[in-house]
Amino acid sequence: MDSRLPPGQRWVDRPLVYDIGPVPPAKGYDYRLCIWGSVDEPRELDWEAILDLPQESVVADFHCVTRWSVADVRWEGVPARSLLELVRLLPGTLWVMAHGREGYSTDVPLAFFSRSDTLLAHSMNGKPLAQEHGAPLRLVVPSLYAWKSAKYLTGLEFLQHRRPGFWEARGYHPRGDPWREERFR
Ligand SMILES: Nc1nc2c(c(=O)[nH]1)N[C@H]1C(S)=C(S)[C@@H](COP(=O)(O)O)O[C@H]1N2
Ligand SMILES: [Mo]
Repeated sequence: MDSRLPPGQRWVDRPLVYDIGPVPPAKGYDYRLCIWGSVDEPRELDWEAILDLPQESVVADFHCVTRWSVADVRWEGVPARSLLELVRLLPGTLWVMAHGREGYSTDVPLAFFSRSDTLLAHSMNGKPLAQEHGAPLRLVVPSLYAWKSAKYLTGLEFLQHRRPGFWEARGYHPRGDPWREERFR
């Protein structure tokens, strides 16, 4: 188990909830995931379109930059790679900015976004995502610190040139690989 713990982390039982602002309300809007930027054609996926995409589950450890880690979180949803089969990226696309409904953003290197364990998740540990864990859909990038796993996901903006997201603009590392302890710039 300890070989699974990145440097400077300790195990806790469940993820602590972190939000930059109030948790957005669960109801009262039509869900849409917007995809734009360095793609051949911008798209909007409604909830049905999301559920029509291939679904997978991923069991992965979740590492927060504030030094807690949770082992074996089970996520279910759409693999990021299935989404990448749907949209055609323009040559030179290297980053994706994930947008949260309350104004959060985080930039993720395409090389990590396209890993087989990256998911657009709607379930956590066998239940629909709790609102404060990012319902109805969140990005989960287990290979990076948890701040890259944007909750309340409403947009994926593909980029050729990197732009810093919310925490990255406040000194967090552009990549955030927990195994290299890429906490801050
Ligand atoms: N939309 C949004 N996503 C977010 C955040 C946020 O404030 N807003 N916080 C990030 C941070 S810092 C962490 S550690 C994880 C925590 O996930 P949890 O709240 O589901 O435990 O969510 C990340 N995703
Ligand atoms: Mo975090």
